Amino acid sequence: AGWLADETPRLDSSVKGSAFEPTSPRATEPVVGPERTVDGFAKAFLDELNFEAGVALKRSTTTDQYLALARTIRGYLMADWLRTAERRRQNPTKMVGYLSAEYLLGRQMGNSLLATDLGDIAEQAMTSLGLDFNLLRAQEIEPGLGNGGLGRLAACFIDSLASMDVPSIGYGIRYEYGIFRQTFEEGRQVEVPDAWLSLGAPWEFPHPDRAVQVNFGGTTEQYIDGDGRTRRRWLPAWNVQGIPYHYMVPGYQNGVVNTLRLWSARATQEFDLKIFNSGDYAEAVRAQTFAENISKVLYPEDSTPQGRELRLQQQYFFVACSLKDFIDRTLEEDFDLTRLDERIIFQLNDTHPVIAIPEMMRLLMDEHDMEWAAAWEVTRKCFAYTCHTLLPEALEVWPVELMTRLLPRHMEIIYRINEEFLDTVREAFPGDELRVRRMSVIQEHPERAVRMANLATVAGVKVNGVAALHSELLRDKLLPDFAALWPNKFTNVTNGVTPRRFIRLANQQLSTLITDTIGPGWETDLERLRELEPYADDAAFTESFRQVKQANKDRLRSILSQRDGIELPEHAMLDVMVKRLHEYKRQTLKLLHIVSMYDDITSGRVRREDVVPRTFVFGAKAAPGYFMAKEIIFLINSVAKTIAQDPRVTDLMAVAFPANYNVTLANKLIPAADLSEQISLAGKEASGTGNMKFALNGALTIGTDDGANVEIRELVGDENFFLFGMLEPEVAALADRGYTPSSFYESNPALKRAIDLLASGHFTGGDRSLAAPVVDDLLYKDRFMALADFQSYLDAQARVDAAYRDVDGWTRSAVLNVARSGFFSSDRSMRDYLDRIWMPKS
Ligand code: Z16
Repeated sequence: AGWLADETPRLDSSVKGSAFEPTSPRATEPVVGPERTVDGFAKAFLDELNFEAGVALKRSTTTDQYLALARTIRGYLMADWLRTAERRRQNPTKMVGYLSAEYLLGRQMGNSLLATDLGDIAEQAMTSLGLDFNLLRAQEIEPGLGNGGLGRLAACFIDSLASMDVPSIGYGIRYEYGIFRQTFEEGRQVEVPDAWLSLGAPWEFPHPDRAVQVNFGGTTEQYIDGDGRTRRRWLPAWNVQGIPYHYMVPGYQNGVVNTLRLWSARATQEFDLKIFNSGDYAEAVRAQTFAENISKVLYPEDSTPQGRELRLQQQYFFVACSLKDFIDRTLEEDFDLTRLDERIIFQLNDTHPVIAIPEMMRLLMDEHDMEWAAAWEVTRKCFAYTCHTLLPEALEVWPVELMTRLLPRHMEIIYRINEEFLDTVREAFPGDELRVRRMSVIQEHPERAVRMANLATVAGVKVNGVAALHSELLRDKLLPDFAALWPNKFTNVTNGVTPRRFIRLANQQLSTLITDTIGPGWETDLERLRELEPYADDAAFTESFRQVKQANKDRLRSILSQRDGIELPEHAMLDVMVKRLHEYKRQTLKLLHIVSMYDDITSGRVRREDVVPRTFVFGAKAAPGYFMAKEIIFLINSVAKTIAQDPRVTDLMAVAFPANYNVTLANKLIPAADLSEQISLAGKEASGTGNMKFALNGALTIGTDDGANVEIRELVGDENFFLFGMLEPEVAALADRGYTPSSFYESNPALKRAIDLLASGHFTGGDRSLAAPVVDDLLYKDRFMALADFQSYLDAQARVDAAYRDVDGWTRSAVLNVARSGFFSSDRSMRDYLDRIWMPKS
């Protein structure tokens, strides 16, 4: 009886030369997607609904229909996906492995419809079945597996890599809960868990059969191997499994579908069985929960990570899974691992995945028998590091105590890397022990800890910043000792954004106008937007351009009315500041401007007819543990409410702060904006990418000389950009002299009035104490010098008003912003990475 189970041969491709190795390659079957017609689509949809979900159309819920629609669309991508994967396997070349703890993908359906060009067919098919296509699209909960800029950048990059047909794979974590959902209660942020998987997960493909084991804890020991060599090995204490979940990354209408591989943690069977067999069922189930905690939730800090043990577990978990996954793949083609750099370059997205460096050394030495020197030789060619910050507190350091407890073998490897590295430093700079201490991968004070940025810089082929100014400051201020040792290691790649999602999808009307004017193809060749320049003075074009902007504003007004019950005036300048809440980004400076404008009107200091009506929109999440950021949110909401209830100003100003700013809302907000607020203290915002999205959608920027603002201004022209504030060297000089914010308060009457009004309790129901945390910080600390830049900001806002009154002049500037921002396509960023870092022609 039992022969079927026991004796059926298993095809196991990893067992080379086994009796069961297939003698001839399995034929690759042609994969045929459903027919690209309305009927074909409707039939495929009904098949999904009836045969896969087991639901009749008549009885189906909106959720059933959404899921069936999603599965239908992905069915059209499947043939391209399998073909792309097969093509890459048949022709193995060097690949890009993007290692990122975050991917802020945004909704998948619209992007998949655009990639396949199935939008019209899908809509007609749904209509033919009596369904509301837009209602179904609105069901999707966006995968918010990232915090902000860094996560969204990763999503733009993989979009570009697919659209450019670059052999690449994204690796990351499948968080069960992404960035929290933000709600407001009495103006204060309340976080709600983001159960994005609760409706079902139609865009992902789990592969439990391809699980990978990841070890933690324990000790290391010395032993003698079969060849009599003395070696070290890791005796881990516990382990988990990583289950890969695959996501399609479709290129833009080019037949390419790349893969994003996200790892989810599960208890290992070994772990389970041991405990189950001991009879403690409840303990075994608890252990499972413990393992699954690793990929449970995204840490909600943008730029200022908290050094939590679980976070290090997450980092090692996904990196260990990804490296094992890739190395196994190369071994399938019998590849010599000493040449691994001919097959892969791993890009480290910030310090989060930097533990990959010692993990690669461990794999090559302990699991693949390589000697230290050979392993190091290849490891140092397989990684490049992108730094995304200038805030020293954002550079991760992991206590040696924690590292030793969680990853003892890696700690040994890090020590050895550091020893050899410090020898190099001593050789290059004899007798300079201070320098040695500054450069060491191990910091001694305030506690012994591993400096992940130093480790990445030691091992990486290149280190890059994310905008021209940032890369300069990174080289000259953050890592100057490393630049002195290895000047050629440092380079810049200015960030970019995908025009598919942020122009084509977000701004359909502008896209149509562009295509009607310069023809198709600009979506993958964004410099072609330059061809719009002559139309900046074309009356018909500028009139259409204005109409598009107004239509986007009207759409936004109706969305905010439905989504948040916010009613906005029809004709007012739309002034938008959307980004994570952080003191260095200076939402308080924006708030001071608003309060100042309010004060000017209510005190009669300006004539009402001289006021340019404005609608201010904020969108921002605060890290849940960031006290000051949450106080700032409360104060913005308080000001918004007071203004809305004050009849003296309601016709001239409104403040809207819709909750839960995310990619979906960004896509509605950005195309409607007139003015983009990019007002960080110079030298603090590494790049910014929202700034690029606004410019590409025809908003003008008011901004400091910071991050990518510098390059935006250079490209669009000074006359089409409102620059204000200290330059970075001025900031540094002021900090050196000693900055006293109160002196700016004392000497500037407008600033004094604004701060006094905020402090008075006028916006907080008469309660001064509610405004005090923010006001006192501004007056006595103001780490990011908002008061020092206040007057310059007000002056720039006056220039904005004047410019906006000149409707034609403003439109001209807006058109030129679009026409001259093609540089900020993430396709160009990917080209730069390829040419300068990934595949340099030596
Ligand atoms: C992040 O979003 C960024 C930096 C960082 O160290 C960590 C996180 Cl989670 C942002 C930068 O603040 C921003 O200036 C930049 O545009 C973005 O990363 C992408 O490079």
